[in-house]
Amino acid sequence: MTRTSASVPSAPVGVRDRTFPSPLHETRTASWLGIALGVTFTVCFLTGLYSHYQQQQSDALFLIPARPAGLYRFTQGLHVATGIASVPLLLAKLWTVLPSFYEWPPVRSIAHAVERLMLVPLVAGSLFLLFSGVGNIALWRPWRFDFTTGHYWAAWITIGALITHVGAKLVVARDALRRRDGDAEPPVTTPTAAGPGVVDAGGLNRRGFLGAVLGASGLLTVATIGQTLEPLQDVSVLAPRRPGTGPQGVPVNRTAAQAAVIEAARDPGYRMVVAWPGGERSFTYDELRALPQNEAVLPIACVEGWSANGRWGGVRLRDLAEVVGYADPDGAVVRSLQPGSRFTSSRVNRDQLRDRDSLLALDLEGEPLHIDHGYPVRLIVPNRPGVLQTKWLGRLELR
Ligand SMILES: Nc1nc2c(c(=O)[nH]1)N[C@H]1C(S)=C(S)[C@@H](COP(=O)(O)O)O[C@H]1N2
Ligand SMILES: [Mo]
Repeated sequence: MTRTSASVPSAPVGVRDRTFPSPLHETRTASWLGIALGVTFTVCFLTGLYSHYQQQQSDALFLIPARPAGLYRFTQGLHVATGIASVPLLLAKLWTVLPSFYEWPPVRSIAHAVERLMLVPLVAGSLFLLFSGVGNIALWRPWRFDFTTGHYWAAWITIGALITHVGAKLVVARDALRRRDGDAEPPVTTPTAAGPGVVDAGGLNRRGFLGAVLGASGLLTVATIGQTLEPLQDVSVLAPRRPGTGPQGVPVNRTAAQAAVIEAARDPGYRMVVAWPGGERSFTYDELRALPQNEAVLPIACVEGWSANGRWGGVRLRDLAEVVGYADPDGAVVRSLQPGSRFTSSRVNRDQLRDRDSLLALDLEGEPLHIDHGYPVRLIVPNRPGVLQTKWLGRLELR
């Protein structure tokens, strides 16, 4: 196959004079990669918004339901998986359109200038999101900003730029995809830079290249998705955490030692304080054990994309509310014995509070909680990010 290079005879020397001999710098390859990225970015964005809303613990838009119990596990697994799958797609896309960054003249019209300017937030935002996301799940966090805030705002900027970009490229992409296979394909720098020339890259053709990129994307996904899909945990060699590992078969996010709660958690004078408007009552560990006990199989679904099911045992939140005589609370706040940090308290909404599986858990897999899983008492509620399943509880406030 013969193909033109992207050099412009009249362009001044310098970076603009670079040539791009591969025939794969063409619009059709770019369009297919764009479609694939459009799908993964959209799914990643929507699941990310849902995760952010969960972590805000706000009822402003809607009350987060307790059911389906595994919904957050599913959406967050999808969020991390589509983010990981996007990495090879994005790198391939950037490589494919590389010549267009050297386009000459750099600006042809105001519309063209706007279109090119939008590439800055699009490219920078995409790279930032994918690399900060992957860094975060790998527990490699060399940055100083708050990950959640940075990742959230970068997502809006990137999606805004992406929508503009799709709008600007729609016609070019549609034409490229309509052309029949085998037809000559303009390089990505068309119309200004396409001049006659003969280059045989001698490498992959478009189908082979796209296949290789999709294959890399699929392989990376399979190599990591076992952190939440238990049947795949043995082949997921790159999974940062595995469902079956850790004390009582569940991975640990932060140990009791890291949280500096060992002493408070093992204190023989431990009391669980239940407070409500107008009163409070404290329970010893044995008194909690003497209340009606229930079991629930629920996952810890960490925002970092790993998840693991556990069989939890303990006291229903709604039963406890009834025991203290405040039977119909509107919600609750739990507080940890752990000092400081924003993971030390969380809210439970009305729907979650009434769910039969929402527990003050004392047991995991039929044994008292391991101290790293929150002994003496932790919260476990259906359809909730792990970060809100507060461990080492000292206080429950009914509202
Ligand atoms: N008090 C307290 N509770 C906490 C945390 C914490 O750091 N401190 N980490 C949370 C996070 S991010 C997760 S994913 C789960 C993990 O629970 P596990 O360690 O029992 O698996 O606990 C949550 N509860
Ligand atoms: Mo987490």
